[in-house]
Amino acid sequence: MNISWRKDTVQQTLITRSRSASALLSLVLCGLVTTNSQAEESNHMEQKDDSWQLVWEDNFDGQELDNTKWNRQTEPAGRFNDEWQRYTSDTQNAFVKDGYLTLQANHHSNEHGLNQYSSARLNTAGKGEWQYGRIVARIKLPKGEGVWPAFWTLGANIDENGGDTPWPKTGEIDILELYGSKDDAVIEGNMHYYDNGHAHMGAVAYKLKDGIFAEDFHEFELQWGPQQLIWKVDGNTFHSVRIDKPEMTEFHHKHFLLLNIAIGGKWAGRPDDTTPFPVQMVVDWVKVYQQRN
Ligand SMILES: [Ca+2]
Repeated sequence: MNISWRKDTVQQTLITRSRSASALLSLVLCGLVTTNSQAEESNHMEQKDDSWQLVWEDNFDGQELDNTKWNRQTEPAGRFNDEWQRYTSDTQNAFVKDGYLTLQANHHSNEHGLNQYSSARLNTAGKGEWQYGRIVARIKLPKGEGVWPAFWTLGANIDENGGDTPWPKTGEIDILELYGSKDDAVIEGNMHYYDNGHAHMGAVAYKLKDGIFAEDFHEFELQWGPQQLIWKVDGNTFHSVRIDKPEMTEFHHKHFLLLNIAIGGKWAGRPDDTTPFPVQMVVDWVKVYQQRN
């Protein structure tokens, strides 16, 4: 994967991502790097703005994953982007305990390559779908070579989850992606849609001032309104983009949420013996707010 990352500059060569089978991905765009200017940690999100109303949440306080809210998507290795993990419905790959949801990618052999790992890809298709809102999650991310966790959305009409529309005409919003092969202190936001072919905004990166994302929980937020998308980490806005354009109908219908850990493949780099398997993505909560009428 030909990602080059130049630390401490605003130049980032960046590759798009298709989580779907479509593989027309060779765009190279520039992104902006935003450094967290405030070291303060925001461990709980309290909204002073009461125009937002909580419409959905999962705090993972039960004994197991709530299947009225989440689907365990099972897919063979290589299904997306030549990724090396298989996605299972096994509780060893996604489980709820002590108030947290943990997604865990396991390495099952002494080799590295296709189908040597199991992982989880959870989604809310058919169970939690929204058009516009504030989507926030508190997550401690994994780190390491070949590790690619994400918190993101897909248009609810996507064919892989029972709809009739292929990616990217569904739209996709990447609230966070972390490429462990690039920089464990950086997450990226992005969006994908269709405009005479696959189009995307170009990933925009947010870099922690101190430490890496695997060391603590952080809040990852998308504010999605009719005019624009806004990305935040720990309450700090690091990017916004307008979506009130005729080629962006993909962002004006319902989307569902996804959480996953991809391993290896076309975009995630290559796991190796330095990758600290099993790797975990620990989620304290996920909340969705919408504007009061
Ligand atoms: Ca919790």
